[in-house]
Order: sequence, then structure tokens, then C-alpha cells
Amino acid sequence: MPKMIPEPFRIKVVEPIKLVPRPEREKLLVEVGYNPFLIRSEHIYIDLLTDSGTSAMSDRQWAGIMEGDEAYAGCRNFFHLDETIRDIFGFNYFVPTHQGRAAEKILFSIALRAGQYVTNNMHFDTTQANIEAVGGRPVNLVIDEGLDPTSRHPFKGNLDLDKLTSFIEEVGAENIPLGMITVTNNSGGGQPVSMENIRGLKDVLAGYDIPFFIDACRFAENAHFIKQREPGYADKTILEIANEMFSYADGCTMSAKKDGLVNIGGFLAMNDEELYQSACNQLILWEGFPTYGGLAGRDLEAIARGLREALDESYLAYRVGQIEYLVGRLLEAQVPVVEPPGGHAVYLDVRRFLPHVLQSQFPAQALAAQLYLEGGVRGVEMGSVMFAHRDSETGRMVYPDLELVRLAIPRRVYTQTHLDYVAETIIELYQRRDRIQGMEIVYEAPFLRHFTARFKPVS
Ligand code: P70
Repeated sequence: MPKMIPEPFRIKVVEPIKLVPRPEREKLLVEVGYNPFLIRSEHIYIDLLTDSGTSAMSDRQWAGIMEGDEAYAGCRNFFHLDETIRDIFGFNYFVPTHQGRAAEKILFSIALRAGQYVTNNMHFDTTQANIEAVGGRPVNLVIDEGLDPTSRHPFKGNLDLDKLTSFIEEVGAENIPLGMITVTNNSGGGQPVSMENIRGLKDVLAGYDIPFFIDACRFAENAHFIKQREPGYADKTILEIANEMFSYADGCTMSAKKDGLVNIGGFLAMNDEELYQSACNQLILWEGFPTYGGLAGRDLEAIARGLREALDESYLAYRVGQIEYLVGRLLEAQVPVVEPPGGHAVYLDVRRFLPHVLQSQFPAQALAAQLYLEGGVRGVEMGSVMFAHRDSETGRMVYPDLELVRLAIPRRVYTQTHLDYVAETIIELYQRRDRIQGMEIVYEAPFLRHFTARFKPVS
């Protein structure tokens, strides 16, 4: 049996969940065009759609909600969050936003022009879409091991610095207004980035005078992996590691819905004063006054408290331990998953799970739908539906290297018994995998199509 780490908390409030009967699940799947995004949450038993905004807040965070100061300007919670962001991230300025993508939208609207490039290990879908929305071009430069679901490299989220240097030389530094790194690499299996890589990335970008921003959503989980796996960090605290990570950067975008342990919120932080002034102008236009952004005072307080709780080592050991435990149970049954376990989710490797389904028939979408049918479990497709695109020059479809179903584990929400149930559901599905068919699209939106697309089984 894989080892498990008991929850470092006890449960004070409960929320009932129920498994709707299989014939009803079957009917619901047809109604929503086989897209689990479109199923009502009350019809889901175990919801692993995302770890974003789904955390259980602590009693201290809820107490902070009562201390919300709802003044339009200058609320005390803003200053509390400011102090917290300085302590952990160390940037001079920040603007609160309603979530991560709003921070991205503001950053790219002020720092990027049409035709320019933004490099990253792997952009997440909203980052990619926000870059494209202003006519920019997202570029993914993760190391080759990061695209191989079986490689056990300890830092598969690393960016390939040689590829980066060649890319800068090829297109010219003046065409890259900023370089990014996503910690952990969500699109590539929740894999961490090493401190050495972040430092090296800083050196390369600084050599060309290109500003460096971190997509910081899962920074605490990344810091935990650095402590566990990178020589020289075992005796440092998570706070010290986070401080060092961000010391190399010029700013960050953050969705506090992940390692901020809250249900809504985010921010954009930076050192450059001029950039901050421009960000404030856009913020006032799209989000709100600079001391609340898109949030209420109480939300700012919950983030300030959540960010500190995310640095707790017993919490992180349990958190990452849950992913390791579920991966361990699946590997025992030979189910193909991305290895080694990442920080926030288990990723089923669908190319090996359903080798008989072509990528043009959306195998990961088919598997996500079957997972709901089998056990009322909701995961998310991260493959051809989310990332395939038509090449603007050749007009041909380009399919992503990785075809995954992600089972994201909400923070502090499910117990080990829930994970055992999920493991058993997947194992049963794996045993009848030969009978799972591909899908075809019957409706798709012009961008970020995975949220609303509809499908039917291939005839
Ligand atoms: C997720 C959510 C959000 C995200 C991210 C990274 C590395 C920025 C953002 C945007 C989105 C999602 C995906 C599938 C189903 C539901 C939700 N990731 N950068 O679950 O942040 O959502 O606050 O605007 O992972 O991974 P935000």
C-alpha cells in the first residue's frame, strides 16, 4: 500500500455530497454534450475539475472574513495583504485582481504589443489566450523530459535555457518584452521548477535586458519540491525558499485561488514603478480602485492569511502526500499516469490509457466523460480539446505532445477515503478501456473552447 500522511487538521463544518444513480449520470452526460464542465456540481460526487478556488478555508481565514474593512479606499486588509506579499514575494508594488487571468490581462495589455513573443516553460490556457488576445505569440520552451510522461526527472517543469538563448537570438530580444516561468508547470503535469533553473533563467533574460515574471499560482508547492529534491535546500524554510525564488524575478502574476487558499482573488506584483502606474490605470478601468482591485476587503484578508498558511510544512507534506498516494495506488494497478507525482493533481496519460483512440478523436475528453459515468468523478481534459490549434501558415491542426486527464485535488477538502474511491473508479475504468470510443465536436467557441464545447461519440 502506498504510504499516506494523515490530514493535519480536523473537520469543523461538513458539506454533504451524493452519488446520483448511474442511469441518471448517463442521461446527464448526453444532455451536456459529454463536457463535464457543463454538469451541475450537485450532480458530481467527487469534484476534481480544479484545485482553483475550491480550497477549504481555515477557521483563521473565516475569522478574517469578519474583519473585512469594506471602505472603498484604503481598507486595512489591503495593507495587511501588502505586508504579506512583501514578506513572501518581496516585490515593491502590487495590485489586487479578482483572479489570476485578470492579472495576466493587465500585464499583457501594458507590456506586450501585437507580433511580440512571451516565452515560458509552458503557458497555461488563460495565459496563452491573454497573450493571443493582444496579438502576442506564446512560446513554450520546457525541457524535453517535461514532455515525456515516463521521465522521472526531479524538475520536469524546468525551462530549457539553451532553447531560450537560441530563440532570443533567432527573433531578437526587442521582440520579447518579457519572459515567464510557471511554477509548478500546470500544463505539463504540475511538475516543479528548480531554483537553479530559475536563477539560470534570470541570468539569460537579464543578459538581454528582458524582464522576468513568474506565474506564481502554485509557488508554495514548488518551494516544497525544491526543499525535498534540490541539494542545499533541505534545511531552509519554505518562506526562505519562496523569498529566493522571487528575488530573481521582476514581478509575478498570481491566482490566489491556488496557493492563496481562497475561493476568489489574485494579484499582479512588480518592482518597476512605471509599470505599476500603468497597471493601476488599467486596474481602475477593468477591476477597481487600487486598494481593492476586483475584491472585497474581506477577500483581501482571507488571501493574506491563506498565503501564510500555504507555507506550513505539515500542510504541504500532507497536500503533496495526497497526490503521491493516489499516483501510488494507480501505479500498483499499472494505470498509466504522469510520473513523478506533481504538486496539485494526478494526470492520467491518455495516449497509453487509450492507445486505440486517435488524438483527432479527443481521447482525453472521452476518458473524462467515462470517469463521470463510472463513478460520478469529475476531472478535466488537458489535451487536444484544450491545446490543439490550427497552424496559421499551413492550416493544419497541431496536436499537443501531452494528452492528459487531470484530476486536481482541492486543498484540504477530500479525505483519504475519497481518494481510495477515486483510485478504485479509475482502476475499474482501466479494466474496460478497450470499449471506450473517441469523440467528435458538435459545438466549439472561437477561443478557450474546452469550457463550453459539446461532443458526441464517433459513429
Ligand atoms: C486550473 C485553473 C488557472 C491558472 C493556472 C496558471 C498556471 C494562471 C491561471 C489563471 C483553470 C481551470 C482549468 C480547468 C478547469 C477549471 C479551471 N488554472 N496560471 O484549474 O488563474 O483561474 O485565477 O484566472 O493554473 O488549473 P485564474
